[in-house]
Amino acid sequence: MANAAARKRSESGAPGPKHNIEAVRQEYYDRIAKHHMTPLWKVMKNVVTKEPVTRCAPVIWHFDDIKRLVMESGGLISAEEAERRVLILENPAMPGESRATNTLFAGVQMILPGEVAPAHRHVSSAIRFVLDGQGAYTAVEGEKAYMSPGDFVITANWAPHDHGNTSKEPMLWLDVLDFPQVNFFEASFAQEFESATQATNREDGDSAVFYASGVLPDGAPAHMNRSPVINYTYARTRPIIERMLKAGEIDKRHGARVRYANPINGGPVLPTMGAYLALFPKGFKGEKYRATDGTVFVCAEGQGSTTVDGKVLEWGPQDVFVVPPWKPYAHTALKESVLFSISDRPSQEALGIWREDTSVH
Ligand code: 1HN
Repeated sequence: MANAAARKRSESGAPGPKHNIEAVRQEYYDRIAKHHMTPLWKVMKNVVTKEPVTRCAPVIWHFDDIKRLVMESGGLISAEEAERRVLILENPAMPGESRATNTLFAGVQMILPGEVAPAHRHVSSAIRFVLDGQGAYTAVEGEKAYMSPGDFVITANWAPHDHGNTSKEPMLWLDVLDFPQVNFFEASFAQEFESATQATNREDGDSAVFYASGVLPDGAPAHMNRSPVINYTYARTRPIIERMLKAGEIDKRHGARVRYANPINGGPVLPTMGAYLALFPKGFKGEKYRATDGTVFVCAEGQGSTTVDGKVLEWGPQDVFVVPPWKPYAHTALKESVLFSISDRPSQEALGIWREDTSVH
């Protein structure tokens, strides 16, 4: 369009001879740049792409590497000194950006017996998915949750949280935070507390019993943009997907899958991140699928592979992998398998921009 118009203008003699137009334009671009202006017509197709463009690469981290390297960090720095002893799972296509996808941070945290990770709070929300170890706790908003493998714990925006390990073994969990989203809006705040551990005023499990049992405390708020439940235990969620499988409720792409829900309104657990747990029968061969959310998957049990944009990611227990936005992917399961996943879908849905494609070939 710009070219046709330029031809017309130069044919009519304005603004100058044809051979001169590029030089005239460049002089104009240089001049408007001094006024902090720049022509849209040079960048329009880059800023409004026909289809999603992602810098994020499909990638997998195997748990044997994660565990060995994270354990090694235990000899280098204490949880207290580090504040959080976390190894970032950094997308190799975005080095130095501390993120697994464009919108999600992922890292593996270790807390050794006797250690405390001191209390703080921040605007960024966090989820934790326990990978290894038993009996360390996270204290969130006055409730101390002792955790086991497969447990899914949320720390909402501005919720005070500290971690401790009163067990005899190291505990490792996956942390996923939305801070790339918060920082996109340049809206981050954080605060440390005087005391390393917070006072508790509820029993372990209170939030799940009060809010996730088909009843709600009388007078519970009718609106809440994050779940009041702190720990969605594997012990409670695993039997549900087992039952779905037995009932034949198996999606052709996602297997027998539940979405972790906010019991107040059925919405996502956090406004910025949504989570799922999916069971695949042995021999499952999923159909291809794509959606605009970028996803971090963790294998909770089993063995299989996910083909993402032609790349085969072979996973086993506690392996973590990334599926970028809009790249076609399909799961296969060699054994009965469970995948936990977390994505930025709730943010996109809230903004009305989330799309999926169930007929991709
Ligand atoms: C954080 O506060 C935790 O509280 C874990 O356990 C990981 C990654 C980046 C920024 C803050 C935690 C984090 C984090």
